[in-house]
Amino acid sequence: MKMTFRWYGRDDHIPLPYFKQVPGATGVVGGIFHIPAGEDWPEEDVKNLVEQANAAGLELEVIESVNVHDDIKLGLPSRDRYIENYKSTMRTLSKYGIKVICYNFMPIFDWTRSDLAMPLEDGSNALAYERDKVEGIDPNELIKNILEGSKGHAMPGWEPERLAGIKKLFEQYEGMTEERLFDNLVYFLEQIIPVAKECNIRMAIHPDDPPWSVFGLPRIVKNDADLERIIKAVDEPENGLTLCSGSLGANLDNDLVAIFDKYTAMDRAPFLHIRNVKHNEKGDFHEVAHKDETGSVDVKGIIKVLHKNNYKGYWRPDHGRMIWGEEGRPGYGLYDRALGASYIQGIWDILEEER
Ligand SMILES: [Mn+2]
Repeated sequence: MKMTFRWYGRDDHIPLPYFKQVPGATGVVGGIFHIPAGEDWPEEDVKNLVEQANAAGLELEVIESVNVHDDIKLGLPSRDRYIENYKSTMRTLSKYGIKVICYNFMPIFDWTRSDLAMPLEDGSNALAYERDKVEGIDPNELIKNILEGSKGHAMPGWEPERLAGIKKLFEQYEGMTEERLFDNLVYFLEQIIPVAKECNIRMAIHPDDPPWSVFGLPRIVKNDADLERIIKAVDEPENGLTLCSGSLGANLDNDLVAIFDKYTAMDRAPFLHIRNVKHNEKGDFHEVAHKDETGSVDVKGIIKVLHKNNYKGYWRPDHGRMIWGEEGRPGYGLYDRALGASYIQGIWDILEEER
């Protein structure tokens, strides 16, 4: 499997060449964050992005994310224009060697946490989700908390410009059901998967984070049944999944090892996010180090099935803690992600030797 790191381009506090210094890292996962969702990505920006990575000796073959405009999720007549832009962006990306596009189909909020820097016992801090601090409050309050907690770092999915229209967005989603949202996803997939095929790109939908309804908004990428329904809806290899052990792992009912086994054996998961989360008895969770026993995720079990299935796709260590005094974008410090990367590769190396 190919190990990558998420890189935030010119907004990243980590100098690009540092990723190359993590043993085993072959590439970065990039994105363009200054173009609003729904707009066509300018070729010049894509070219610059890929060239910068390549100049640092890193591949850039995965994009995370090309965000889907809310009008597509809402199924409004204006969606066709945004889908045409999406197709055009796919063609541009393919021209510069992109092989996988990660995206999500969550209404309004891209991901949700109650705390971006919860102190842990060891003196580090990590992202956390407490139900009472999210599910009972005014969404505007949550937006304020997230933006304040981001310490000035751009937070993809939480763009202030877009969230300024939050009241209108909530009105538009009034009455939206899971069934209708799913139909809108299928409409989108039926349009873009043929383009993906022609571009040699695999689309990889990311699970909802957290994988349950928040603020009454529908969620359709929560569990094995949802994942299966999505890949069957347009049953082509280009219609793939990003399996994220943290997002899916936020619900203890999800059997992560079985899910990773099933979809990598089918070759329908071109991209993986691996991290660990720890649950408490109230159903809250926070993020922890990647090492297996620090959290609730069976990290070793996941790596074993990936090895068994001879996984050849891309993966990246997902959110880590902030350790050793590092300051930066919550979840995306270098140090703990590098520890996680080494830990996981260590497991892989032993499995390889035993084969
Ligand atoms: Mn993820």
